[in-house]
This record gives sequence, C-alpha cells and structure tokens, in this order.
Amino acid sequence: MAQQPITLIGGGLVGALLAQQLAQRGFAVEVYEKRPDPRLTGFLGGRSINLALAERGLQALRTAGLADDVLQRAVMMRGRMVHALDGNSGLQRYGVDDSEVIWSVSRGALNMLLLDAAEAAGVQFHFGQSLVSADFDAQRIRLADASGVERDSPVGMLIGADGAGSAVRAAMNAHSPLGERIESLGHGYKELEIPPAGELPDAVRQSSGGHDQFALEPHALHIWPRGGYMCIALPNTEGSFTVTLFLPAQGTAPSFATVPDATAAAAFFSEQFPGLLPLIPRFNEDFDSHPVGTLSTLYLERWHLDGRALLIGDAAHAIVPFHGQGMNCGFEDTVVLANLLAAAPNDSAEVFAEFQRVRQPNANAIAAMALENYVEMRDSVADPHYLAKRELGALLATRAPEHYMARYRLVTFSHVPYAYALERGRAQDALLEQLLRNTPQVANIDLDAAVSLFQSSLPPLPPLRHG
Ligand code: FAD
Ligand code: E1W
Repeated sequence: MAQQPITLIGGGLVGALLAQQLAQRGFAVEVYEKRPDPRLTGFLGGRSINLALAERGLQALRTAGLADDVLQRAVMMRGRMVHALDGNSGLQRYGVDDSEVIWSVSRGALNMLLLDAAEAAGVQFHFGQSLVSADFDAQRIRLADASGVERDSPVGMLIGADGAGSAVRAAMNAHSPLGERIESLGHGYKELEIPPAGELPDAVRQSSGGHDQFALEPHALHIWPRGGYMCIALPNTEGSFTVTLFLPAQGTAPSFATVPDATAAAAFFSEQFPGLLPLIPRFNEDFDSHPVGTLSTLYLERWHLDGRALLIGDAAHAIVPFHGQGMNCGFEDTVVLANLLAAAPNDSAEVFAEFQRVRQPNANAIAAMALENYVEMRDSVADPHYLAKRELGALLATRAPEHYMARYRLVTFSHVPYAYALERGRAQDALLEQLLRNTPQVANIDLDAAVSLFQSSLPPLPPLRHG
C-alpha cells in the first residue's frame, strides 16, 4: 500500500498495540518514544507494577493475535478478596464461573511483548526521542533526545499515544483549543511490594494462609477497604504482589500530608492495615523511595485536529484507575481506529471525526463509572444495603439472565459499549431500589414478581460479545 506514513508519539501500552495493528494492516508506521528501549535497559528501574486485563483488552489482543502470549504471562484473578480491619477476609467472585475472570499482567512485560510484536510487524521505533512541539501548519515536529539535543522532522498524519501528560495534546491545544478540562481526584497513590513467601520470615508466612509461593491467595485482587482510603494488591507471576495505597492527598483525616514519610506511614499501617504491614519487609525503603502518584480525569471536547492529528488512550481520556479499565479502554480504542483507518486510509479527517463520535461517549461513561467505583470499593463493600442489592442482583442474574447483568460484569466481561453499560446499570439499579424499598431483607422479596418486573420494564440485554 502506498499510503502516507503514520507517525505515532508514545510507545507505551496503547501506542505499541496501535502501531502493531496499523502495520499488520499495511501502513508504514514510525513511533517516537521518550524513554529508552525497556528491552535493553529494563522497565522503570525494574519495579514490578501490574495491571488488571479484562475482556475488552483481551479481545483487542485477540484481534492482534497476541492474547495467548499475554495470558501465558498473566495470573488469573477470580474475584476480590476483601480484608476487613478485624482480619477477616472473604472472596467475592467477579463472575458466575471461571469464564468470567480478570488477569494480572506486568506492565513492563506487557509493554515489551507489544514492542516485539510491533517491530515484528514492521514498525520502526525511535527510543529516547521525546516530542517537544509540533507545527501543524508547516507539518513538522520537534524532537529532543535524552541529552536534550533537538531536531526537526517532517510529519504527515500524527497520532498522540503519549499518555495523560500528552505533549501532542499540548501542541494541538496551542494550535486550536481542545476544550480541555482536568479534574483532580484529590487522592494520590503509593506502590509497595509483598515479596514471594520464601522471602518472608516463617512466622509471617504461616499466618497468611500457607500458599507455597505467594504470601496471600494468588488468584484474587486483594482489597483492604477503610472508608476514606484503601489498599489493593495484585499478584505477579514470580509470587510477589504489588500493593497500592490510595489515600487523600491533603487534609487531617489520614492523608499523604499527615503520613509524609515511612515512619508515620508504618504507624498508620500498624493501626489500619495490621495484617498487611508484616508482609511488606521493605516498607520503609519502598515508602520513602517511591513517589506519590496523582490521579485525575481528563475530559476533552475535541480529540483531533481535522485530519492532521489525533489523540488516543490516556492522552485523550485519562481516567481514575478504580475500575481497572484505562488500558482496556485504550486497547479497545486501537481496534476501532485501526479498522476505520484501514477502511478509509486516505480520509483521515473523516476517520478521526468518526473515531471521536464512536469512542467519546464511551470514554465519558467509563470515566464516570471509574469514579463511582472508588466510593463503592472504599466503603460500600461492607454496607448492608449495598450487600442486599448485590444478593438480589445475583439471584436475578441466575433467574433472569436475559434481563439482568450486574454493571460490573457488563463493563468487565462483555463488549457492549461502556455508555450502554452505564445506562443499563442505572435502569437496573432503579428497579433493585424499588424492590428493596419496603424491606431490607432479600428473603422477603417475591422473586417471581421481581423477575416479571425486570422482564416488563427492560428490553432483553443485547449480545454480550462479538467477533
Ligand atoms: P501510557 O501507558 O502512559 O504510555 C504513554 C507513553 O508515551 C509512555 O511510554 C511515555 O514514555 C511516552 N511519552 C510520554 N510523553 C512523550 C513525549 N513527549 N514524546 C514521546 N513519548 C512520550 N488500566 C487497566 O486497564 N487496568 C488496571 O488495573 C489499571 N491500573 C492502574 C493503576 C494505576 C495506579 C494507574 C495510575 C493506572 C492504571 N490503569 C489501569 C490505567 C493504565 O495505566 C492506562 O490507561 C494506560 O497505561 C494508558 O496507556 P497509554 O499508552 O495511553 O499511556
Ligand atoms: C478491577 C487499580 C485497580 C484495578 C482494578 C480494580 C480496582 C478496584 C483497582 C475494580 C474492582 C480490576 N477493579 N475490583 N473489585 N471490585 N471492583 O476489577 O482492576 Cl483499585
């Protein structure tokens, strides 16, 4: 094919997967990535950070022919293991069976696999090259190497996959405002590590369940909900877990301001996460050397500059991580864009406009659901009304599967548009509230009547998967 070459900025998760798919469809693709090649230098100082891969991301990887390779390096998570302050814990399954599970994957290993796949498909990577600015009228970009030396390069179609702090977005915004709004959550995060069980003292190992390699149940996403804040932990293949503390940035309740260093943090953990602290032998070093991450939602009115430039992934729609869908959503983006471009390679203005038309309502919907899920995670996992709704929902999911599916499952295990999941979730929730209005007790509810209510009030669910 003799199309104009495509220039991608950012070889992260979304950039690398998009590049691979475009190359597979016959496009010439060049990628400029700020960081050095992680396959040569290691990823981010070798820290293991992981992410939850769900059905939408997996479906995009299937399209790219990479799903099996990724799953080989992933740890299955069947549900959330909720750890109460009194030390009690219990597994709440995510889905109905092992066909509805999510996967913990290493960010670094996944990124490297995607870089290999993109390169094998013919993509040309330039590492250690960061975009500084873009002159869209002259069709030139300015790049800086690691030592700050700048050079200019001509560019045709430009795609920004350079993450939440996108330089492509800044350049587009300077040319003509994108209607950018960034809403800070006001909470930050800190990553800590639980090493493989073999590296923990015997006394600690025994009190945590006795899974040979892992200090906690390996096949779960662990949550320690504490009202205004929480910890989570996801398993790594080597037997370790990456723990993330989510905490308000400021304020007098525990916050990163009142817990500024390892000494204060260890005292805070011994009160609020007493079972977790002994599993983190390098707590002090981790806490003092890892930065506090910030969390925001990014909303843009416009994702493209006519046919010249487009944003994708976090660069277009960064969200808070509490549904574990940022990467999944970005991966879904890549399939939509690659298909649109392959169908109309010479009409980028139309393709970019259509991409925004299709994806923006869905990005807005997952942004809203991710924010809602933080509150649900932190406190309502223990709230009796929430538990009653879950219990009733679980009964309806078996008795009226065509008319009820929990929103979490629609988001995590189906391909229905996020906007549909949000809307359907609202309608289902209103009916559950109506049924529980006069009794807090699920046992008092006439299930046949409840099934009839759902069947008469809502259309059947659409097909949950495609392709
Ligand atoms: P990024 O991964 O940020 O990649 C951007 C790339 O662009 C990087 O390689 C960067 O070096 C490069 N770059 C930046 N600036 C320039 C420049 N000027 N020039 C050239 N290159 C540049 N999502 C999930 O689906 N599941 C999860 O469980 C999950 N957990 C998360 C937990 C936390 C704490 C956070 C913060 C996010 C989480 N996410 C999760 C979201 C996920 O990390 C992002 O949605 C995903 O990384 C977005 O991919 P991206 O390629 O768009 O951006
Ligand atoms: C998932 C960082 C992150 C990633 C996740 C999830 C959560 C809480 C967080 C949402 C969830 C997988 N979730 N888990 N249990 N209930 N909701 O499903 O990815 Cl904080």
